[in-house]
Amino acid sequence: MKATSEKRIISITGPSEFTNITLEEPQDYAAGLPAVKIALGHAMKEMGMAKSFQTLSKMNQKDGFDCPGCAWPDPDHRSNLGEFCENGVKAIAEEATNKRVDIDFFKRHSIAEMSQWTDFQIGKSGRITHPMVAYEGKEHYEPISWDDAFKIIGKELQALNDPNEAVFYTSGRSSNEAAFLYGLFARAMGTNNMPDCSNMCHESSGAGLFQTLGIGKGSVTLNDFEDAEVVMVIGQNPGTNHPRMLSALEKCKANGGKVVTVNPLREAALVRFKNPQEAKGVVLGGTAITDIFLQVNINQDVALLKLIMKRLLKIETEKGGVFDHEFIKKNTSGYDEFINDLSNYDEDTLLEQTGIDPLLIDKTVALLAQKKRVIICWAMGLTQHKNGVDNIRECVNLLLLKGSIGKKGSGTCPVRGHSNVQGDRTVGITHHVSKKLNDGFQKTFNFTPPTKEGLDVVHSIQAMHNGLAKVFIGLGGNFLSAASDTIYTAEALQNCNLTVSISTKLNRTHLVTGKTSLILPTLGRSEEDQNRFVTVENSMGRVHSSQGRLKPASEFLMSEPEIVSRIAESYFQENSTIDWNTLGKNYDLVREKISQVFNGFDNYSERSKKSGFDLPNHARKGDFSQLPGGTAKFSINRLPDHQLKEDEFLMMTIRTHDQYNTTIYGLDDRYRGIYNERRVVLINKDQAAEMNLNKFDVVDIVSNYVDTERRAKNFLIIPYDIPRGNLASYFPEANVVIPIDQFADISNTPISKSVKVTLEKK
Ligand SMILES: Nc1nc2c(c(=O)[nH]1)N[C@H]1C(S)=C(S)[C@@H](COP(=O)(O)OP(=O)(O)OC[C@H]3O[C@@H](n4cnc5c(=O)[nH]c(N)nc54)[C@H](O)[C@@H]3O)O[C@H]1N2
Ligand SMILES: Nc1nc2c(c(=O)[nH]1)N[C@H]1C(S)=C(S)[C@@H](COP(=O)(O)OP(=O)(O)OC[C@H]3O[C@@H](n4cnc5c(=O)[nH]c(N)nc54)[C@H](O)[C@@H]3O)O[C@H]1N2
Ligand code: SF4
Ligand SMILES: [Mo]
Repeated sequence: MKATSEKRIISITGPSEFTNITLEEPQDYAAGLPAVKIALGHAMKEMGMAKSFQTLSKMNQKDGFDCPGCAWPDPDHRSNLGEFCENGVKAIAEEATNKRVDIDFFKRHSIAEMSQWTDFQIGKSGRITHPMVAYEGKEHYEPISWDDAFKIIGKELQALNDPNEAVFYTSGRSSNEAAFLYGLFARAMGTNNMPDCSNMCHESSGAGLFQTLGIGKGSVTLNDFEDAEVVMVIGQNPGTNHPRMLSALEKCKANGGKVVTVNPLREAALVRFKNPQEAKGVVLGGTAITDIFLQVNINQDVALLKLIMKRLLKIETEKGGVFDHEFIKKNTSGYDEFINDLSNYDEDTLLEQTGIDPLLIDKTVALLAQKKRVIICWAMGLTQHKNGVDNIRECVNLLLLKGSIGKKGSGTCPVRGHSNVQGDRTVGITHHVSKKLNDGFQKTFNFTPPTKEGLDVVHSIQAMHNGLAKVFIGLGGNFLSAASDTIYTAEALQNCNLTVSISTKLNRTHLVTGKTSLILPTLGRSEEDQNRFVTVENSMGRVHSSQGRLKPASEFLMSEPEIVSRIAESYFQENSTIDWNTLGKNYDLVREKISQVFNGFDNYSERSKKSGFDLPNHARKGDFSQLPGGTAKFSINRLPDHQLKEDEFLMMTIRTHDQYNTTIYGLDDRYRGIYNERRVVLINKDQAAEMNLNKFDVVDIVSNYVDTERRAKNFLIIPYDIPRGNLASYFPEANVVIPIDQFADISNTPISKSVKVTLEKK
């Protein structure tokens, strides 16, 4: 797909050639020795021996830096063998690589040329060393001084007719300090246009949990896994995306707990885990993780949960002892309406919709009927659907019936993605307006924050496309490739007067530019920042310090908080109530200000050291007094209705084992047995045969919403163990077919896990 911008003819999606696929049987275990070997291979290749050792010995240690991978928490006791997983090592190897994208690199490669590379090639180029600018019509990025870069940004922001013509995107790797300053600047400038990666990720979780439990975060701690009797893992692939969660599940099982997994795919790690930190994981067979595997049809989780709850109700009515009536009476409202509503659904129809073997449903119901302490974990398999918020509320319904909130070994566990996505939200990255928050900013900084609701990801893209937003700034991330509807999003960015990326590594967003485009290179987590430390919050609400120790990739890098404060200085000149210069330099002062605006951060700098501190979480304590009526809420959620035509499938776009979102570590999806190729589409074996589709046949994936055809060209068919009518392909290659205006109700999260598509054989 081509687009012209003055002289440049660029490719928006990169090449669609194949890379020499091979297949093996899907693996039936995760981790083990191969994981250690592969992890070390990545580390050595990117960093060399000495640096690998230096880096890995500090990762996730109390005096070290937080893993830039996922948001899974660290245990209180840290292992001497290393507190990281294969994919954590890949994440750090990618950041601490010895390769460099320097001035000479940009001289050698034009923007158009780089746009022809795959995401894998772009990412592997290395760390960006200098601030760079691409002026309108120029074919190459060229170096620019920091001062001049900030002047351009200040001038473009001042030239806007309205502060709401600026968009401030955040990806979840930024520290609390950087994110707080960024949100402060957007508000001080006068806009709440703060889209962030959460909008594409766990926004549905936040919305569903907030409505029902009064807090948009999970309620469990890591220790709860040791006490849980049942852990349900729904719509999540922890072996790849949160590998150390397997240790928590292993502990749960060692204490007699049972694991039920709900997924259209039999993901390897959910079958068996060989813990590389333990002898039995290395030489013996490891731990069988899943007790009951429910191979659900895509987006039929509400049907499944309703079916389970109907069956539980039957046992409750006949024998009693299944629901926690004392909890329900004391802490909840909406129980009667919810129970009445269940009678509207027919068990056989629900069962058929789920596509699951009835005997396995019997087993699940029998298990849940007996047990009192249940944790439900989930990730993108629940949130990225039109009914993403309903999915979450239905999980809450089950937990409320069991009284499984606010007590040991039970609760909600939305497993967050980016390592500090939760912290960024906590310290003010949100497009929503809250009076309490605005009052906090006003009191602390003496200005009046805007009261107009801001734009989230999809609405920012639409605004840029329509010419209503003209400056895009990204604090981390790869906006173009992460968002849906790649071509539309590219047009939106190209419409801007200025696009700015604060980045560690080169990515496709840098190549699809506004009239002027800036790349501002920043420090990674692992790098020494003038002896300062930053703080992050993990998926379970613990805030702790992170301090990099490696020599920065280049002497011209600037830290994120300093970049943000310099942008603010350049915009405001002398006209601000805020001392940006001092704040950008002094992170202790930033933390003091955070503690003045937000609850729970008292004595912040001191308490964040070592293991850190937990933020207040009333759901964890079983205290619902702050909710309307003082109760947690049962909710009534409808079944999704996709109205699929005969030849249409529901397709999920998922991650391979060798990528971090849009950063491609390698071309293998080892656990699924797919090697050296990303342009694949997984389809049910029998259905493929009936359609006369054979292994490696080439197809286009086509979506057709509201009469607009979108096409992802050239994907290889892989017959696979996946339910009929379902397909799986990889993100971001398949994002071109996800329409910008198809997103979840309430949360506006793109429908990345249930896109209606057809396949066209070439
Ligand atoms: N190594 C690595 N780690 C990561 C990331 C990464 O890219 N690489 N990304 C990080 C980020 S930002 C995030 S948000 C998380 C993502 O973590 P996950 O949510 O685990 O990632 P996905 O690959 O999107 O996988 C979703 C899972 O849901 C299943 N699924 C899809 N649709 C449905 C459905 O309708 N119902 C059910 N029950 N299951 C469904 C898929 O088969 C798949 O197993 O991981 C984080 N950690
Ligand atoms: N179809 C489909 N689309 C999806 C998803 C899906 O499952 N399917 N998942 C969605 C989800 S869950 C998410 S979270 C988004 C991810 O969206 P993003 O967060 O926007 O994407 P990433 O690929 O994580 O961003 C990678 C880039 O971040 C920069 N970076 C890395 N570390 C740092 C750092 O420390 N500081 C700074 N300033 N920059 C850094 C690097 O330049 C790198 O190229 O994608 C979403 N898009
Ligand atoms: S589980 Fe997540 S945070 Fe922990 S080491 Fe692995 S990637 Fe890093
Ligand atoms: Mo995410």
